[in-house]
Amino acid sequence: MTIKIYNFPRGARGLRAMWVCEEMSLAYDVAKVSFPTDDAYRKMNPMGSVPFLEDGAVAINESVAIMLYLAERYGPTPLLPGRDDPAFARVLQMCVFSEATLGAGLNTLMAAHFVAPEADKRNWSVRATEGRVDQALAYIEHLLGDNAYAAGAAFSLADIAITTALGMRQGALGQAPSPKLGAYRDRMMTRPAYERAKARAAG
Ligand SMILES: N[C@@H](CCC(=O)N[C@@H](CS)C(=O)NCC(=O)O)C(=O)O
Repeated sequence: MTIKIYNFPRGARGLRAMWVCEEMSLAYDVAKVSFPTDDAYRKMNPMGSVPFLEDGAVAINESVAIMLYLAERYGPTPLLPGRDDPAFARVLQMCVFSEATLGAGLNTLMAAHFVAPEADKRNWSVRATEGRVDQALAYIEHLLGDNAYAAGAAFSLADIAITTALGMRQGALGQAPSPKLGAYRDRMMTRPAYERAKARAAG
């Protein structure tokens, strides 16, 4: 049984899953997905979203669920603190926040940037979403405070989730993070497991 991660070449959300595998020393295969996704892919994953994970009888989308699944299924791992550790709740929160608030907002902004008709590119919803994303980034910066990591005293799934969301914003929208979040992201990206995952994700 091999973990198989379907991803666009350089896809930031698939990188989340690969980075977790690298940190946990899990063997995995990468299957390249084209954009737009084809019928065979949508037969497997009717949502058509990327990434997608297969692992034996398991077949799921949602990058954060994939991260949590890998940590729970193949842990224990320091990436996901134990239930008695107060950092546990913060890690879960930051993982969900990275997609439900940040990533979902970024998807709307990417759609506006790349595919919306000219008249809609700066409409009310786009401006409101920009405000929400800015607020989310300020919140992360606030939680980070003077700490090295996004949740608790150690590197965790939260850092993988947040770092890749910051990368998505910069990569797709060309928006650099604030100096503080930029320095945080740069630090996370010096991890050897990140380097290895990045190389695999580049395909
Ligand atoms: N919340 C989902 C978002 C997935 C998502 O929107 N992925 C993008 C690529 S990064 C995508 O699949 N876009 C094409 C599509 O939805 O058809 C996750 O975290 O996996």
